[in-house]
Amino acid sequence: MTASAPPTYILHYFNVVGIIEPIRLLMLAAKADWTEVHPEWPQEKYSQPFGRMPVLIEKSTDGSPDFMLTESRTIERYLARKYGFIPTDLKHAARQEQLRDLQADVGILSNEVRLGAGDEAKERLNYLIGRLIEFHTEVLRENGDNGYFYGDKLSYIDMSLYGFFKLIFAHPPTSIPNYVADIKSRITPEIAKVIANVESHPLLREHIDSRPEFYPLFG
Ligand SMILES: N[C@@H](CCC(=O)N[C@@H](CS)C(=O)NCC(=O)O)C(=O)O
Repeated sequence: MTASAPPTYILHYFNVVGIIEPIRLLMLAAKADWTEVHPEWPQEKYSQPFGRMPVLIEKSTDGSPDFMLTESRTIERYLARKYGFIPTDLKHAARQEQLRDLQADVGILSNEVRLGAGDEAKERLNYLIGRLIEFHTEVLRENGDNGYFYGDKLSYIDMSLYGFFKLIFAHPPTSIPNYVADIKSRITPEIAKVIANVESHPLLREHIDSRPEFYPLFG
């Protein structure tokens, strides 16, 4: 392999939607050369850097050691920057990261409720999902309501929002009746356009069609 060869990646995770859908979508949109590996768990837990996944391994192209990263959002941002899916303007980039961190907080809270957190957590979750939808919708309106958060093409936050909804729909808290249907009914037309753009994207569609149990989000 020459020093200028494009990198190849190995992504370690469980064979579920989980928290890495934005990483999968970024890899596909970047046309990266990547493979997903599903280690045996817990047998291979302590061979991961922090005993958790995802782990991204970027194979070295120049004889230096492979580059290994953990923490899903760090991996996302590394890929988004590397492949031009996050604005170069610092304020716009920070805005995307802000929205993404809000999504992640709500995803974590949704999982805590799924694992048994009680009424107070359910109320917080309900409130935060409402604010998340409103907040994302405002940004989409500011960008002209064209189904993209920034400019007129796919960027990091479009893919992460899709991954966020997929995560909470794929692993819903069963203690909240009609959780998925309720959130779907609250999704605004502005957000629905983003979802449609992601689902119809030529580089993402095959992946989306390959997991009919999870996709499409609104089919
Ligand atoms: N903050 C971390 C969380 C990583 C995490 O909790 N990973 C879970 C799967 S979603 C895991 O590896 N669980 C198995 C374990 O802890 O043994 C990230 O965003 O990557």
